[in-house]
Amino acid sequence: DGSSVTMEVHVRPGDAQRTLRAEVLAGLCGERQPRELSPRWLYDERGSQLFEEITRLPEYYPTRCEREILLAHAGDMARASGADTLIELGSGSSEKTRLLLDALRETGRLMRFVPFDVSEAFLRQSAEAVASEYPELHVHAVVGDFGRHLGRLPRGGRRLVAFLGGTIGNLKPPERARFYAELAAGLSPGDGLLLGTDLLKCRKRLFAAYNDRAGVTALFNRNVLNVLNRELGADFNPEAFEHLAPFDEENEWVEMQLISTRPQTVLLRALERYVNFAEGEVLRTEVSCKFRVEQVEAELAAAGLHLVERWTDAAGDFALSLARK
Ligand code: AVJ
Repeated sequence: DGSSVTMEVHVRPGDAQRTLRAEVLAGLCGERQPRELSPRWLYDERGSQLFEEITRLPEYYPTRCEREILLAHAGDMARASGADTLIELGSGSSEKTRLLLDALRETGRLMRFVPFDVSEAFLRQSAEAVASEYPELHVHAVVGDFGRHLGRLPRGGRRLVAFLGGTIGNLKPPERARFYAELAAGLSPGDGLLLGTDLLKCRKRLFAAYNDRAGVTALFNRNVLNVLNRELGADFNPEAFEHLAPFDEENEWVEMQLISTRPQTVLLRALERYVNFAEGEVLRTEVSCKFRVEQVEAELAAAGLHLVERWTDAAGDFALSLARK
């Protein structure tokens, strides 16, 4: 419609199918314990809607905390970054994006916005919306998987990469180190990273945030079984799995689990396999790491990303760290 959106595609729908099959073969059908799926399969259309609902739950604080920090400090972040290009990884809530874009525009430097996401349809929609609201902005959308295509971030200008929402917590320590290293390798001196991390806090609040009273997180978690039914012709009965999200003290992460309520056999038609679950057997669907601020700083520094400034909400529940190569 005449808007100035350009698009670059590194992931096609068929890729997701192949990745899902490989992951299910290794994580569900293999001998590995616990059984595990990566959290990306939680976010089909229904799952994304349920996640939006989660962000409005009284118990789920991270989204509100991050918004509070951005409302108070987006201007400081924009000035400290000196960026003319905003790259947003896992381009999520449009509201946070706009707070950053507005602040960057205020500095008078903003030229380009690069939303980066796995879902082409979603990305096209949000890119068009931003382009129409910021007519002077060049919007270049990149469809990619940040596990594989970090090396493909567009070059040039002074770039600020925003990775918000605490999604970095989905990566376990070794994957996280790889992520920081790959990201840093693609940045030039002066480029920055704005990273949102959920912080360690009292276990009761962590538990409540991932085991909400209304049961929305349970629906979100069980929905991944519907995804497997649809995409792999599986015959999971979501009712036969219970949601639980305990805090793992050793790893300092909350993990979402689906626990088989009885012995059962599930057919994965597309893989020509059966999977048995014992009563009480756990399928892990997500880890959500909780951090100490010094730990975030040290992990970034290990990748050559040096902390410039860090902001937290008043309660100290969530942090946004700005680091520079
Ligand atoms: C989108 C990964 C930040 O870990 O808190 C919310 C996902 N899982 N409730 C998080 C999630 C269960 C969320 N992130």
